[in-house]
Amino acid sequence: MKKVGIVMGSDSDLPILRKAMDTLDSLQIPYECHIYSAHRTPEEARQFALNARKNGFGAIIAAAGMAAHLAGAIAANTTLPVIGIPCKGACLDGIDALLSTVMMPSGIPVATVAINGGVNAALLCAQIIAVEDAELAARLDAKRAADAAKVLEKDAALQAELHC
Ligand code: RP5
Repeated sequence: MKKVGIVMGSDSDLPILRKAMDTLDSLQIPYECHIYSAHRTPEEARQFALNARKNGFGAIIAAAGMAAHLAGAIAANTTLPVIGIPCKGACLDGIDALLSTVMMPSGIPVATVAINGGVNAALLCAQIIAVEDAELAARLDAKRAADAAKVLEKDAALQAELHC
């Protein structure tokens, strides 16, 4: 199976990426995780992206906050699908990172998830890899069904509380 690449601009982003890693673990998807910054270590970020396809990656998650150029910088150097996670920083509630990540110019796409959206970033990568992997697609279907069952259990508990 193809690996997922996870890149974050700083170790301060790690709590958001832990959710992505937990989700990938739960779906038995292999991944590598690195701290490479578009601004502080641009050459390492570039080399990771340039070599990602030949190194066995199928999709890349890139997470950064503030003036969040990491996902765009990664996408500029690979044609693998890049999922951007805008991370909430100290000042602007993540709107700065959201706009920096989502507003890519035509030709260099970044699929941007919600601010701090680690789980959905991992699920999108899983869905991309599952296009060619029927067993993973079945695990995704099972997860959807289990998640829906949890919501229905909560609804049943609420109805019992309101109508007892
Ligand atoms: C971004 O700047 C990082 O992705 C992080 O979200 C933000 C702050 O980084 P630190 O100052 O916490 O290292 O590049």
